[in-house]
Amino acid sequence: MVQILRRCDAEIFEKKDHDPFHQRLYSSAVIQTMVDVAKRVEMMLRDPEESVIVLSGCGTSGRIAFLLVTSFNEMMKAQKQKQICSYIIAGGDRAMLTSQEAPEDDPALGAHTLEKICAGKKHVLFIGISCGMSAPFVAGQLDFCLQHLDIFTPVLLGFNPVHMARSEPMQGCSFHFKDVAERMTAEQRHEKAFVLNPVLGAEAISGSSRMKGGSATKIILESILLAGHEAAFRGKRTTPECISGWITASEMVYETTYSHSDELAALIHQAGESLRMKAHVYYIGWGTLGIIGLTDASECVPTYGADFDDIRGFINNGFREMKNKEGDLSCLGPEFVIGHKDFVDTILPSLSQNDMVLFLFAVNDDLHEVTALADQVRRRTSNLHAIAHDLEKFTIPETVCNMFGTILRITWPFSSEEVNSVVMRQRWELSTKWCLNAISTGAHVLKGKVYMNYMIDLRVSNSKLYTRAINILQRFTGCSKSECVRALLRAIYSTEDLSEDMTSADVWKHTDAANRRDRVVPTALVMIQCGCTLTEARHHLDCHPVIRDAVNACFNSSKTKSTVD
Ligand code: F1P
Repeated sequence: MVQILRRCDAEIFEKKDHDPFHQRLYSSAVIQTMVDVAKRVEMMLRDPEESVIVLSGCGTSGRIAFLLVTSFNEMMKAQKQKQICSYIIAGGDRAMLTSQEAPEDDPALGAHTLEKICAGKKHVLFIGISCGMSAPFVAGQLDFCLQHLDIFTPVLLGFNPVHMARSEPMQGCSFHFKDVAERMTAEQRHEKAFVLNPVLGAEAISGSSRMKGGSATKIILESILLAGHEAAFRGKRTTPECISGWITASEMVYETTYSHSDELAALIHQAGESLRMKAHVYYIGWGTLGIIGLTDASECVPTYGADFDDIRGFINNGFREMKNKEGDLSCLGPEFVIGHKDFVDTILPSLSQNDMVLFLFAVNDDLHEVTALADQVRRRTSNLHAIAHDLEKFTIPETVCNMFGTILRITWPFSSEEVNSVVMRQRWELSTKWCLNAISTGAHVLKGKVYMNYMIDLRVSNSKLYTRAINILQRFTGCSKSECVRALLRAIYSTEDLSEDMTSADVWKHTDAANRRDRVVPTALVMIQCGCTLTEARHHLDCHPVIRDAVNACFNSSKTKSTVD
């Protein structure tokens, strides 16, 4: 799996430039657009009182927006400059830790949130991120910008060609995402808007844009923001060469990370074992590496239909460290309890040997704190591992390294002056993201939550995921769309007899109901494939707790049946 993921991620940096329809990250047109956008960043930074740069997205894209804005603003603060970056995540800050997919479907909400954040500003650089070029929330914002081009410069970041942007109707709208993307392209000719859409190749798990999509979002926007910053404050003109230099640095992070494939494979194996035994994986991270952990963990719920506590993240100092707009959200429920202290108080007392604990830290984090917490964990379990970053001239002491079973330790070839730089930290974040994406994906594959590269047990919580669920059913059963829709609705509403109200309800009613139900897609798949009732399908799934086995078994039995017939 590590080798497959390694090859898959390599496609982000693919240099082939011969396909005129599919621009890659290194394609000259993409680099030029990045230069153009970096110049807008520079302009905003030179006029900080009147300007704001807004990064916005849904799900993973919103989480990456938050991370980028937080670290860019921290850098500005440290240099005593005005913090002019802001983030929007559909569903608000709670969406950072839980999947709030419904607001993603609301274009008017997107536009309204953007309008509020930009009130009174004369110049707004708006970067709307939607990996699949599909999120209505972002489409609503881009449409709003296109209507106010005197103030707004909209940028669309996604990883599909414009003609493949989503063209399904959006709630309360006469246009769809593709219309907006086409209007953006038209305005790009007058440099009034920009579309940044290199293709990255398919995701390892179909549709899991949190992986390559999320990594490329981070790489592209970091390069743009840092280039703009260097131009504004260090007089370094932004050129295509300097942008490709930033990308090459990320490629080096990719190479270095995957050169530790043995340790990575060991961690995937360990995490898979824990999930298979119905135990847990806990990421204990420091600073922004903690945020990477929280993000990776929270994404397993919608992607694999996981429980929130299958893989869980914790960060030192909890919400104080997150520095999110809405502050401490811990009163919202157990998913929002994220501090190390909370881990010690609520998880540690019942931690078992089957639970895996994975520390995420770097040499400039508080190593006394790391050691003290590792000591406490070791008193309960030896299933303690780490991903740790240090530098050739500033290494983590062996005594610390020896506390962990498997330690994926990356010693980076940078000078020790870089140790506190934002750039160094961003590279460690990217490296940690690649590792954790591999671990959580691999562990769920081992748990049997993936069937032939499809997230067969996804949560059907918004219109995009509803369409994806129907596509998955059609692909595997070969049945008509209407048959698949009926089976899906029977699973969603938990009934054999669909009423007129149910079949005629709009997709948002379906997703609202589906969000509260488990194993919706597997249930529908078994019903179609085995031609059985809802109760029989559920019984079949109960007999095969591993979803992939359940699906395999029903395909095998229907094969045997058709041979006999
Ligand atoms: C946004 C997103 C994904 C999430 C899920 C639902 O996608 O929230 O991050 O994993 O697929 O959609 P996009 O707008 O960036 O394509």
